[in-house]
Amino acid sequence: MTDKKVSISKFLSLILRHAPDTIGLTLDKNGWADVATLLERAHAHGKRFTLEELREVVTSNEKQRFAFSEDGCSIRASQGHSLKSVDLELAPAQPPEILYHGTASRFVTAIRKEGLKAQSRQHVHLSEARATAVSVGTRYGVPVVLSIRAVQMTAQGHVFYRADNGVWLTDAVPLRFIDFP
Ligand code: HQG
Repeated sequence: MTDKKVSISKFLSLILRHAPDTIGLTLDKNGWADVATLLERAHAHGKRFTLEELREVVTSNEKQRFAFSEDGCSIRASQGHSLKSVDLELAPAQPPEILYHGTASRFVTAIRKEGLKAQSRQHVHLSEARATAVSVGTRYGVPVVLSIRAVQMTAQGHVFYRADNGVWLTDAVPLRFIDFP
């Protein structure tokens, strides 16, 4: 991605996941923003990009972080929200036996005490690929990959969701389902 595309992507993450108020934008209850209003509000706050550039960022995004509605008039983040008011209306899904969570070594002592918590986001984020968890953990320091016994969790009543971009989500992971390296 070019520098401009990276900057638009970071801006969209901020606005569509965490703080639409920053530019006076309102998301509907399912997290959708009107595309024309987003462009107009962004411009009014000094962030200039065209509809073409927005489309390019959405389609070329390596993690498919954002999605357009079927009619193309609305856009939302596929996961990662801290806004408690957004309900993505994801259907519960059956996960694979094991899912991975990437974290940093400095968080392991706390996780060993209380399991995985969603922290500022709505959910704990998990991946099918171990390699994805390594890069997620690297964002915060020396990565540590935890293995989560996902099927065992569902058997004990925990619910999993799969976001449109393939990220697995669950409310929390109690310690007894986590295997440490
Ligand atoms: C840790 C990125 C102490 C947790 C990624 C993580 C992901 C605890 C951090 C998505 C804990 C929260 C989400 C506990 C969890 N004590 N630390 N009990 N429980 N933690 O950023 O999973 O690029 O909210 O291990 O790719 O790192 O933004 O979650 O290290 O998919 O699209 O607390 O964000 O996607 O950090 O990342 P985050 P995450 P994007």
